Amino acid sequence: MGGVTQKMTDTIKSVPALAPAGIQAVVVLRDPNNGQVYGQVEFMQTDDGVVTVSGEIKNIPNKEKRGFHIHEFGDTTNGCTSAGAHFNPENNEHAGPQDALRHVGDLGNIVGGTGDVAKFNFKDSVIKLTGPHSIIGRSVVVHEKEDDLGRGGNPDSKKTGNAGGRIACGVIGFKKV
Ligand SMILES: [Cu+2]
Ligand SMILES: [Zn+2]
Repeated sequence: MGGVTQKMTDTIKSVPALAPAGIQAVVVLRDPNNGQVYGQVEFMQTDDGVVTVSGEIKNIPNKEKRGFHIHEFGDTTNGCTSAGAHFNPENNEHAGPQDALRHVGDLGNIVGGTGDVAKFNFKDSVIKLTGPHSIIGRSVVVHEKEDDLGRGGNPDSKKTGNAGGRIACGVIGFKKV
């Protein structure tokens, strides 16, 4: 043994200026076609990599489900259409949020409650606010119909969940905390 001892300071990593823990994002949803669906959704990533998704979306009829996804582009120049397809960096088939293989953007459905407001608070460990699965700069889209989570029995079910048209969308950005 013996020899040169490494100085302690060489092994200490500097703390990043923007710690990945506790990072937060927000999106304001609206219907570019002057529809009635609007609201906001917040995302918070904790240091275990789990993202809490919470929000309130107005004019979702009580007990009805509406497809709710992250789409690949933060582009609403042609309304919600230009948000592109479901965010799918792993090139999987469409599925539900609990499925092992899914689009990263597959967050399933939101459900209307009393007063026709969809309120929700759930956790997802596939979407991220950092790294290759980051949803920052992409879009949230709410659809006119329920997402069948890939179980609809036709080819479109494995691509879009047969959720139909897009009734509200918005671009996800960093939230001031
Ligand atoms: Cu969608
Ligand atoms: Zn999908």
